[in-house]
Amino acid sequence: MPIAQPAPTVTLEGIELRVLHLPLVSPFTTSFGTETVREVIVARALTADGDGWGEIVTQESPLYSSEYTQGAWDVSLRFLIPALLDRHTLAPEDVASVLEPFVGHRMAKAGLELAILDAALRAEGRPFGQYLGAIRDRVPSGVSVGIQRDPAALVDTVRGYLDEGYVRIKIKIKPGRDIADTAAVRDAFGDIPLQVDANSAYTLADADTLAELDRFDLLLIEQPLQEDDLVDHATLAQRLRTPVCLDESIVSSKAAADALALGSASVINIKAGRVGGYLEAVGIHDLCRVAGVPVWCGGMLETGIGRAANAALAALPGFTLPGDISASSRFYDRDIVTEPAVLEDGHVRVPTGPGLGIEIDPVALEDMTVAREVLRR
Ligand code: SMG
Ligand code: MG
Repeated sequence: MPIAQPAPTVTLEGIELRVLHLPLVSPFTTSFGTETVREVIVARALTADGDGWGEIVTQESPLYSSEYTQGAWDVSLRFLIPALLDRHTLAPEDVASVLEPFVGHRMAKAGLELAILDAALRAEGRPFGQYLGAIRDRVPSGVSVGIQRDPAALVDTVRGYLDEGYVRIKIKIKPGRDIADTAAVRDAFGDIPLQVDANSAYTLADADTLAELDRFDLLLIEQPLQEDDLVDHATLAQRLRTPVCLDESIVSSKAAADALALGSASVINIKAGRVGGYLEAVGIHDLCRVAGVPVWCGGMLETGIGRAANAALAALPGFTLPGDISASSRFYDRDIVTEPAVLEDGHVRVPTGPGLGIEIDPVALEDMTVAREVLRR
C-alpha cells in the first residue's frame, strides 16, 4: 500500500459521465494521426458528502491504445459504475479491487477512481498532492510538440514554446520524419533538454535509423516499438546509446517490473490513465525509485481536472525528469476549470486546495458537453 494515510470512505449515490469536445488551439499530429478537437470523458462522483471530479483520458479512436471514448462510456455505464454503486459505501483505495474482475479498460477505471478520490479528499479537506506523497509545490513543465509541416515549421513552433519558458522539449517522430526533424531542432537551439516520442511507429528492422539519433544526445527515445514488444525493446536498448523510455507498454506495476527485469527501458513514462489509476501510478513510481530508475509524468491532453492531478503526481520524489505537464493554454483557449494551469518560470503549480484543488466552470462544462448520462443507486 503506497499511501501513508488512507482517504475517508465515501457513500456513493451516483456517478455522472459527460463526453466533452474541447477545440485544440492547433492541430496535434503524432505518428498515428492528427487531432483538432480533444474528445474526453469527465466523471463526477455524487456522494453523501459532496461531489468529486475525474477524467477518463480515452480518445475518440483506439489509435494510442485499444481504449476509446465509446468503449469507455459503454463499459463504465454497463459494468464499472454499477459495481461501484452496488458497494454504496467504499474507501477510495478499494475502487481498484472492486473493478478488478473487469479485464482491461484501465483509463475508464482510472477516471472513476479519481472522481471518488477527489470527493473523499474534498470532504476531508486534504489536497490530492499531500495524499499521494508530493514533496514539491511546483513541477517543471515540458511540452510535447506534434509533427509539423516540415523541419523549418517545427523549429518555429519549438522557438515559440522555448520563448514561453518550457524547460524541456519533446518532439513526435515517425519513419521519414525523424533524423532531419531532430537535427533541425538541435542545430537551431543547441544544448536544450530534448527527447523524441515515436508512439510505437517503428520495428526492430529500423534499429540502424534509430541509432542515428544517438548523435543528438537526447534525454530519451519514447516508445519506439509496439506496446507488447518488451523483448524487442530490450534488444533495441542494447543497440542504442539513447536511453529507451516506455510509455504505451507500461500498463501496470507488473508490466513496469517486467520491463525493468528484461532491460526493455531505463526510463519510464507514468500516466495514471494508462495504468488504471493514480494509486497504481504511485506504485510504479515506488518500484522505479527503489530500482533507481527515473520516471516522468506523461500527458493525455488533459482538461484542468487531469492536469491538476498530474501536477500533484509529478511532485513525488522519484519524478526526476520534467513531465508533459504544460499550461492549459498549450492545448486550449478555454478550459473547464476556473483557474487553468499556467506556466510560471517554466513550472506549473501543484494545487493546494482540498482534493484536486480545482473548481469546475459550470458554463464551460455545459458548453462543451456533447453527451451526458447519470447512474444513481
Ligand atoms: O498532454 O502534453 C500532453 C500530451 C503529451 O504527447 C503527449 N501524449 O504518447 O505521450 C504520448 C502522447 C499521447 C497522446 S497523443 C494524442
Ligand atoms: Mg508517449
